[in-house]
Amino acid sequence: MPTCTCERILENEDEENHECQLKLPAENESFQYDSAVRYRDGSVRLRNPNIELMDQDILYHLALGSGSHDLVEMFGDVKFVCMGGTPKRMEQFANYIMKEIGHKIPAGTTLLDISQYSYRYSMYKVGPVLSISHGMGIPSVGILLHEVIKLMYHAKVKDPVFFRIGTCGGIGIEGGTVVISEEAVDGMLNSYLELPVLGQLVRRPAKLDRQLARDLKALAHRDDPYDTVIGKTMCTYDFYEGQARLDGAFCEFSENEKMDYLTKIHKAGVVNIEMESLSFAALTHHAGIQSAVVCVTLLDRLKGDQVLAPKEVLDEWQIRPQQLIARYITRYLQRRGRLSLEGHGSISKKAT
Ligand code: R2B
Ligand code: URA
Repeated sequence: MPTCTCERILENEDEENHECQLKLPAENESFQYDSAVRYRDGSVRLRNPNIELMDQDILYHLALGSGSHDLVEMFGDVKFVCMGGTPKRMEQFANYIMKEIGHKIPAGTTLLDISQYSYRYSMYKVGPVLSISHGMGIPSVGILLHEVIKLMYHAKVKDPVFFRIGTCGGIGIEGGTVVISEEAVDGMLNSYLELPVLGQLVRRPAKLDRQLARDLKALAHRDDPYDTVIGKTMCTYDFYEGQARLDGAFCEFSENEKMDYLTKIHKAGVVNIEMESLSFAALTHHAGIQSAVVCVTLLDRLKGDQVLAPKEVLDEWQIRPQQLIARYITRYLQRRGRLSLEGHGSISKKAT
């Protein structure tokens, strides 16, 4: 049976005229340049006039700086920024994507954690892909995003695409399901991030790129032994009470009240709950950066609160969002004949 480049199996004759729906970042018409966030060559422009007036910008939590490092040399070729919760998972993703895109490093060497001396986040670079841990929760991912967006600016990166690869609780879907977020909402079902700034609440829409989400969905294989779905993602400030769990140190609601709430948000289109998407969507959208969130469910919250699956099963499930993102990245590079990249990437300190 013929297959399209978007990996759809074409089942009947008519479909031979099928037009590939997979749009790679540069071809995505829904994405329009905004001069507030892009220079004419597509490189990232900051919505902060202060930064270009500074002698140097220290990206403190990344252990990098515009004065101390040649950020254009180190990161100028980045296209994809992939983020996930833990340093180990993002090291694994870096090694996995290295194989998938055929990126070579000298024999006997291993990938280096570029941000190891920050003791906060881990960062690995594999050709055009950055793999970075963001820790848990909105504050942690928010700090990281400020610095990574500034890194994109200092490095003159053109049209980067950001992915969050994570874990979550599902609602009405079984453990091991891959969820692509269509938008992020908070615990009140509001689709914006609210942040107190100078004593005022600032709201930023938590929008994700819908076309990118559809493109990722098109890359789900029919023979994947799990489902890949699109839906709304609820992002909370807490794992226990904030996610309607009965098993925290405190619980002041009944099981019926919990089930009523989960049923209500499910009816509103929420299919999963996690803890970073609101900030991830809001800050990337504000920066004019295309982004997507892909998480695997660790349990169905309509059936329980505790994560009971054995470690080996959880480890296997956590690879699933990585596989989908790897398919997207390899197709992008394939189309540009850039499946094996050399050149940039070594630590490059400026002479003092
Ligand atoms: C998913 O898993 C973590 C909580 O266990 C949190 O970072 C999230 O979003
Ligand atoms: N991560 C969450 O935030 N919630 C879950 O239920 C599982 C993983």
